[in-house]
Amino acid sequence: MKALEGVKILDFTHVQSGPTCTQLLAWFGADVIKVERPGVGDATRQQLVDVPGADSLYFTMLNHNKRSIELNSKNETGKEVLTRLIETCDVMVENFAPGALDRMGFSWERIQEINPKMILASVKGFGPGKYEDCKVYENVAQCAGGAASTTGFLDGPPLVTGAQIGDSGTGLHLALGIVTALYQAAKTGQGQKVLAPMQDGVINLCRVKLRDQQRLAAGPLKEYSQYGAGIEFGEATPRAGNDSGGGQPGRILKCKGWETDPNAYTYFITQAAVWERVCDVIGEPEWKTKEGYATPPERLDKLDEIFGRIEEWTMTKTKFEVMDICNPLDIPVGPILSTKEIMEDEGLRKTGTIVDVDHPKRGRYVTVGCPIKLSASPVEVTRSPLLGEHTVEILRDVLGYDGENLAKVVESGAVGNVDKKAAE
Ligand code: CAO
Repeated sequence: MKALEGVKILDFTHVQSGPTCTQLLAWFGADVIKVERPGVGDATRQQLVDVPGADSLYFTMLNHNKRSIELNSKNETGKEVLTRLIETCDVMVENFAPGALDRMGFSWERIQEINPKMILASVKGFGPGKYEDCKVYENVAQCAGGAASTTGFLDGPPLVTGAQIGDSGTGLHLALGIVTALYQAAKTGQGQKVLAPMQDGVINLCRVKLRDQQRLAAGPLKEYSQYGAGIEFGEATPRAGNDSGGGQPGRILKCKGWETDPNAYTYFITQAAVWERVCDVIGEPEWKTKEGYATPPERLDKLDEIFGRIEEWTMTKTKFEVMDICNPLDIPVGPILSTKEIMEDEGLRKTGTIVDVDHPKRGRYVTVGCPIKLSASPVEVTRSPLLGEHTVEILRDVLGYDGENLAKVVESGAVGNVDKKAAE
């Protein structure tokens, strides 16, 4: 059995934030019915195309384990079909621009009229307030959520991160909201609205930076390299380069081969509990007891010198050798892995985090599987649907259209060019 078996999701999402959420729910066993504009579909199907004529990796990697129905929700028959879908499903997920559902004629009030148990889950760029009508993409959310102003180096501009914390991060937040609402609905029989604004999701992930904002009132942030460098702090949490965000100082350090390999680096944490082992490994045993080096507070203004010395050592080893030496000593380190290395990692393949998937139009491709492992709800990653691949199946098997009724819907043009034979 799958954890969410029996849950029907009307997936009205597109691009990245919404689809990551419904993909997770599909992996947990929900029946996810993706509603797409006839002939067009989710815009990402045709974005960043690498195999002409096939759905892009952008689309396939965000829409596994779903079914696709083509449906024009602005056409009268299309509205009827959408109404049937709302009646039938437990959850409706959408991430349209603000107001789009209302303009379609499916306001929250109308949705509740159709199905009082419905959970309506939405991603928007911003929550209620002065920016609520804005359209928002990933990097806008990173900037408005405090990630960009706290990422990068002190002497450089704000930076966005490659991790899609605005889109995929918000998808995760929304998925948690949905299963929580399902849990509540199981007790009360009532649906509700679930809103995950992208700005709020990023702020949540930047929680420690807002912690530091308040700590500034008590003086400089001593664990930041800036403190050791004698640079004054301003009014807001500064960019901290590769400093660790917690109480244990850490840095990215060069390893053997860094001159030619852009990823020959390791993250190295001088955790207080293993300081003595760090000193031994790098060949500075006297630092274990030397005044100014022996305790964590004393070391805070010497982090440049200390990490400089550690780096002299890491530069003599590959990033994997650093890992092999430090791990048995419980010194927390981590190699900077390239995307290529991650995709070739045997361990990640064994756990199903990296998987191969076959696709009828693009052949075999590699994707990221479900990152959350439930011991009693195994995940099998299946390919993303072709546009409208399940239109007739959903009309017939999920919504009960058949015979003349089915033919009428097909002929109305509301569901695109379906194979009329299949609908007979
Ligand atoms: N049938 C008929 N019309 C459909 C349809 C269907 N099946 N599916 C979508 N449409 C219509 C919508 O109703 C909308 O029409 P109106 O403009 O008349 O209301 C139109 O298609 C375009 O939808 P949109 O405004 O959501 O799409 P966009 O490409 O212009 O904007 C985005 C994209 C992502 C900026 C916007 O959807 C948004 O801000 N979403 C919320 C935040 C979010 O999720 N952002 C992350 C996206 S991932 O980076």
